[in-house]
Amino acid sequence: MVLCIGPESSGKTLLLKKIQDPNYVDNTTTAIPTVGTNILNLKIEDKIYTIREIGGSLASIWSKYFENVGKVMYVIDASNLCQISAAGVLLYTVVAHPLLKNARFLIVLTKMDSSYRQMRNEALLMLQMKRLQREIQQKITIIEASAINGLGRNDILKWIVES
Ligand SMILES: Nc1nc2c(ncn2[C@@H]2O[C@H](COP(=O)(O)OP(=O)(O)O)[C@@H](O)[C@H]2O)c(=O)[nH]1
Ligand SMILES: [Mg+2]
Repeated sequence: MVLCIGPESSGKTLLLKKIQDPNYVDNTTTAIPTVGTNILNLKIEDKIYTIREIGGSLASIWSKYFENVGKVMYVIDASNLCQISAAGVLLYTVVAHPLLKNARFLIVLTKMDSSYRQMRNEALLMLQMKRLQREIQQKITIIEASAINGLGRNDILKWIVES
């Protein structure tokens, strides 16, 4: 099971839709934040991968879903300067959770199509990624993405498939 988490409105739902269907174009005028969880089944080369998205408003109870999670996809809005540091603090608590000590982590810096995006290095600095990687033993992969133009889609699929 892959868990997809991250702050509210960081772009999880749209990204997952884009991953499921590369031709997906979002026509909704109002985004409805995910309340509760969304389950998505991805078929990649005849294998089914289950992804569970949990809304950012449920951050306090994310850990209820950590059982049997092998991979965590942590989605951060790279265009939202105010959110990045807070997202990093939240990420620390997730990575430190005992149930996830053997999990693989993917940090998705999304909305990279936005002109307000933070450059990768600045975002990683704000997330204190160097320090985090020093302190933990889990493997962290970082991918830049966009649900609008499909950037990062192939790399994310590869990460989901690789064991
Ligand atoms: N420019 C841009 N906007 C995005 C992107 N992904 C999501 N959004 C917008 O960000 C808002 C929140 O997206 P959503 O997927 O619902 O976030 P969630 O709460 O993490 O599931 C919506 O208004 C989306 O249209 C992206 O890659 N680029
Ligand atoms: Mg959502």
